[in-house]
Amino acid sequence: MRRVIVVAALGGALAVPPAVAAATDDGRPTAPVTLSASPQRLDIVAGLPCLPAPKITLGMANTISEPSFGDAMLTAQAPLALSRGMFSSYLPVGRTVTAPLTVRAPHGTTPGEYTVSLTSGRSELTVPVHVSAPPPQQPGDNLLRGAQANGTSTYVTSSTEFNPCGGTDGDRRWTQATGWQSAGSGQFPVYYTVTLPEPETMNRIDLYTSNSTAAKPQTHGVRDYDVQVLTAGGEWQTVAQVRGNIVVKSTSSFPAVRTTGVRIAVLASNNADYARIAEVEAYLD
Ligand SMILES: [Ca+2]
Repeated sequence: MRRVIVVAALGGALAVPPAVAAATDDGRPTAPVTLSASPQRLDIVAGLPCLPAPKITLGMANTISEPSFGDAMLTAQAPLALSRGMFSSYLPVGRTVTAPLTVRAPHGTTPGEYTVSLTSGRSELTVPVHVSAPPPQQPGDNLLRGAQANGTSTYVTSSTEFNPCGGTDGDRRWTQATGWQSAGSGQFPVYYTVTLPEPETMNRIDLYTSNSTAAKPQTHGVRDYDVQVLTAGGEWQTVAQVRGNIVVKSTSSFPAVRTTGVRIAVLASNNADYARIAEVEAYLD
């Protein structure tokens, strides 16, 4: 069976020819698809895995007058990493189905031009990706901004989804999208760990806890916690202790240390349920 392949880039660069239906040898209706991506090129910064990244909206549409199915494979030029490897969907008539795609460049990626490719049958769309080096740290910068973060547990339900990255995303607001909350009510201690790709020297940690109308620091915030840093020997060393906290921002100062890891060991919250961290920041004063 002869297939008609359509390749088009959304945005009007290529016109879509008149659609022609096709079929596989087993008779299942298929169709050439139109692939699209918006924006049509992406600028990203290497490293900083917990900083919000710009998204590409992928689009797929069939080109015939009856519903069909489409599968698009996604590949990225190394060392870029994609949030998905495939985009598959039922394709109703006359509607473009979309899906989000996040592209990350790991720490150490050589700055330059890279590509992400979408392929469906013989249809192919290439999205150029420009990778920049992260800006060099300046005096007074938060050394944990965008760094990889993990919690021993994270509160996720069908309607509520926190992410460990919320505590290092550079946003001090307390929301599901910009904070981290532990799971397991009353289970302490819980640990919130930030990992740096290169050692940094710091002597102050600022912790911002929940600060919304519904979750005030004095009623829902972290009350007792230890500030720990990773030693060269791989041990967690406590450099500061906070007890009885009732404010949004608590500051811990300590003799300067050079480390690749910061850990907040939360021992208690003011309502004894979960640990809530809106942001953790590290500085060298
Ligand atoms: Ca945050």
